[in-house]
Amino acid sequence: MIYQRSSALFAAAQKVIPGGVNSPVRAFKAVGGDPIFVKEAKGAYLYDEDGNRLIDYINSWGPMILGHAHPPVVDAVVEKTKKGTSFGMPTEIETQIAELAVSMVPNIDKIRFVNSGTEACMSAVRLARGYTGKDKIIKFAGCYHGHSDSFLIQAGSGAVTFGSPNSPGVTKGTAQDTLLARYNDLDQVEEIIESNKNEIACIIIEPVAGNMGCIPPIKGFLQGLRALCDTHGILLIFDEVMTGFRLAKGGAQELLGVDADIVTFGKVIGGGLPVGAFAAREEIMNHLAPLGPVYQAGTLSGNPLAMAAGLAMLNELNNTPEIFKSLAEKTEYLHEGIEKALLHHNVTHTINRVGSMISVHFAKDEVVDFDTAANGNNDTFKKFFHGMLDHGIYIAPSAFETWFITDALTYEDLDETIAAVNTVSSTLF
Ligand code: KE4
Repeated sequence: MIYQRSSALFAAAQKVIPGGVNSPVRAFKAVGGDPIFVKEAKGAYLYDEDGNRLIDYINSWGPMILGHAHPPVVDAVVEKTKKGTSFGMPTEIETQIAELAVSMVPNIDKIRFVNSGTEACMSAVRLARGYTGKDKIIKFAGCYHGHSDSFLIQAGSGAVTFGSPNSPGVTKGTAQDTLLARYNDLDQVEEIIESNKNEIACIIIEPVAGNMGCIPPIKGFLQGLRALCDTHGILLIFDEVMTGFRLAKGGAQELLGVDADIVTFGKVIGGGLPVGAFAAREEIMNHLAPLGPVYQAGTLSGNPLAMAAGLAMLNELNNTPEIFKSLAEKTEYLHEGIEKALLHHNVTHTINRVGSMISVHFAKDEVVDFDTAANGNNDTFKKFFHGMLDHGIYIAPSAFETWFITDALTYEDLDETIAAVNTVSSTLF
């Protein structure tokens, strides 16, 4: 594949945009080489600036669950644009998408729209702190909830669970209120709660982790968190920015049968436009300004174009729930095909999959948390990534990401992908 124009565009971008990108993961730092610049996209395909067609397994990191430039979404945005793009005033469409989201997702009575998943998670934590009157939060190593200060925390030295900043600019004062646990380690969460009695406002978790590859919760883990939260007066926040409206109409709460107190959304809910949201039962949400004391705001929150895209997307998912079955079946087919190809070439690997989220790890042990995800052989991953790209398949440019399946993929696309895995696997060692 030729990428001359992408490389030239990347050189120009780097002169005026830090790292040439507006979000770091796009820069291909984890896999090397210059990032691909997209010219346009349609359905399951990206068309890059060098005229290459790529089958897309990232789909804008999740939103394009029905495929790129999906006509009902495009039509809704075009029509809405003609009537003005932003008012900073309430509009009926915000109520329409709010009513629809509340009808689709369990355990929520009210929803507040914002402009990104980061904003949704940041606001959800502030709401939890305001509602409970407590300051500390528990998050899990390897889970990503956006770039708000409270979340940019790594494990402290050794086994110490007190957080320390993993980005300059995050203060020690902020870090001390973020406690870290290992994903799928319920005992450790219990220990942390015991040693921070009555100080923890919330536990925030990706109910199916997607930011260390795809990592499912082990049996009983989420149920255990639910029980601990009930016992200790802690709010359970499900960060469903990835899983919301992807794993089921009602997201991970519906698929896994565990109730959260606050749920955050992003990606799919905006149909590809900038939308985040957080939602909960009324008695929690009514703590938000202007009703309650917890302040949260945004000039473009509930933007009519973004609402139009999101409403068109959610309407289609709500009206055709068989899409979720189709997505899961396509992902299972892909899983089986990749597995067969990698085994055929004796490539050490493990594959994690939940619904239409899947990740390939070049590790011999099961990947159940950040440490086991980090055991993957990144050199092999880099070769795999570039090999697949050379065969016109665009997967996540990092081993710590998930592939997102779109229903626009045909079984011919999946077969083409599996064939590419088979060819590339023979070159990995
Ligand atoms: P945004 O602020 O990027 O819209 O959402 C933050 C976020 C929150 N919660 C979860 C579970 C997420 O996965 C994300 C964002 N996901 C990354 C992909 N791993 C976005 C890609 C990027 O950073 O460019």
